[in-house]
Amino acid sequence: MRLVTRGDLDGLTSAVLITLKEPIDEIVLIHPQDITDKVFQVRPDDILANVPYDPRAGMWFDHHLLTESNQKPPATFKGRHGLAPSAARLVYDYYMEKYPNDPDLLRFAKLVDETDRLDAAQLTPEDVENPRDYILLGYTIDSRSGLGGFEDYFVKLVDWLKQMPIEEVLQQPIVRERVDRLKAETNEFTHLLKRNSFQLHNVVVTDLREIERLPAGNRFIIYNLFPETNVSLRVHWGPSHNSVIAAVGHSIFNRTCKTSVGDLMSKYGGGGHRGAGTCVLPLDKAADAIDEILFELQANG
Ligand SMILES: [Mn+2]
Repeated sequence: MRLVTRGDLDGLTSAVLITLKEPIDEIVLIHPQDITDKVFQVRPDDILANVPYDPRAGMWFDHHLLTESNQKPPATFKGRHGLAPSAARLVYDYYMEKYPNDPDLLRFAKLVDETDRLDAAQLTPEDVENPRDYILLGYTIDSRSGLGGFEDYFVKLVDWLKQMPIEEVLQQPIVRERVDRLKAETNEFTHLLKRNSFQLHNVVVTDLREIERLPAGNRFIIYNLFPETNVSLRVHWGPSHNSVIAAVGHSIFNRTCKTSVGDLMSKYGGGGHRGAGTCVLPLDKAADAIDEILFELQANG
């Protein structure tokens, strides 16, 4: 049985919980767009977590908005979908109902709480400037931190989180290496972010297409730099410069943005939550789409 998820803390925590309760022999990390575009071959014994619905899957857990870009699940499917801070929370609740007070699950209560906080961006300035424990670990497996591919890393973390306390996980050499790099490159990252960003009314726009290699740094720093804005639009190249990726997120400190980002992104074939989402734009449509997105973000306030 395969577990198919995305490579972030929410996917990781979902994987820790699901591998406790299901006979998973392989973990596959994908981009959610691979389901939307049907490029990933889903099998009947797959469990999907933290990615969109696919009718071929045996089981599905997700907390993203159901948008026009993706197929709708029938009323009865195995698993759980709902509004929750993280997919891991839905997985946790599902198995806690199935196995009440199960000590194997209960010992991950704190991991699930912290996953909720990071995935829903319920963070303090301290979590952004000086992150610790699970939040810090979360930045090391966020592709948006710029630390590169990590299928092996992800699978090792699933095992370590089951075997040792978080302090010890953070002491593992390959985890330390990522944490050290994140700390070392954050200043340069912040500098580049400042240089390539500008404010348009309530929106901070960051265009990273001129940057060859972005240093590592976490995606929330932008909201510390532009406290007057309530939403960010980040534009960067897709793989091999064959597409343009637009990522939109509500400010995590100035929570007044009225746009439902997931719905806006779905107009361009992407998706997400009310507060954050992405879309992958073909080269010939990117400029117009970005203008339209910017217009809507400003018009909504
Ligand atoms: Mn999630």
